[in-house]
Amino acid sequence: MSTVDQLAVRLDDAVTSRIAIPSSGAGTGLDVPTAYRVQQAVVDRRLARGERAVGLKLGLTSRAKMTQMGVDEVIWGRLTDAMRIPDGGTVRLDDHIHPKAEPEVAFLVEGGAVTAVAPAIEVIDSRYVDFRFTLPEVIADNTSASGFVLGAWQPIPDGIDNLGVLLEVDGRAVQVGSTAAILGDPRRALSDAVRLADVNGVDLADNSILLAGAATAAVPLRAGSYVRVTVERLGTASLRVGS
Ligand code: OOG
Ligand code: MG
Repeated sequence: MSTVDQLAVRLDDAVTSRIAIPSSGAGTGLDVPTAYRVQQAVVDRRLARGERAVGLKLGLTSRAKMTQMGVDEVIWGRLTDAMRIPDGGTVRLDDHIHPKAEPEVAFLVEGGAVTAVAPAIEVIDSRYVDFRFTLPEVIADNTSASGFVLGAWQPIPDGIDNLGVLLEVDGRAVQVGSTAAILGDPRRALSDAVRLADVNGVDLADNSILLAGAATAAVPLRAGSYVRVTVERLGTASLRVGS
């Protein structure tokens, strides 16, 4: 088995066993192009189990996230239908390693055009111990993708580049930010995604949901909590955390 496939199997096993793998060793000698090949192999394993590709996500598009994770380059990963959590639905801690939630906006790309935007929550769950990784390692791990909640789709409002973003846990504001934190304008995530998809031969027409990247740092999920994201003029997305 190639090194790419070996790491893909280890990362995929960590998803299914909920046992994290150490960062050191996992990514030794991994460069960015090889890391994306590992990511492809990780996602191919999900597709082989019957999951369907439904979109792309960008990560580390905000300064807050780059600082939180100690990695300072925009990265991208893939979303499948199995990652979708209904709005207001429940996420079980037992199905994860150490999940965190972060506030995002999602775009709907249909036939190459962007038709709508929605408030969103991304649930990330690094397959590495303590959420510690290098840039190639997090790329290989499908950029920590685990789940996502979409609020209602809306027409793209004026001022999309500076809308207030709020992440509440049990009614208490824990992260406050602005869509301006996402590459200065979340629409830039779109142009980046279109370029990345093109360079990497990913068909965005079949990959219609795009998570633009968190506007604030992520917060760990705790059993029993209710998490709600509000994006000004777009509305809310929420989830409950079960044990
Ligand atoms: C990597 C994923 C980052 C975002 O929105 O910035 C990401 C991580 O923080 O584990 O999804
Ligand atoms: Mg994210």
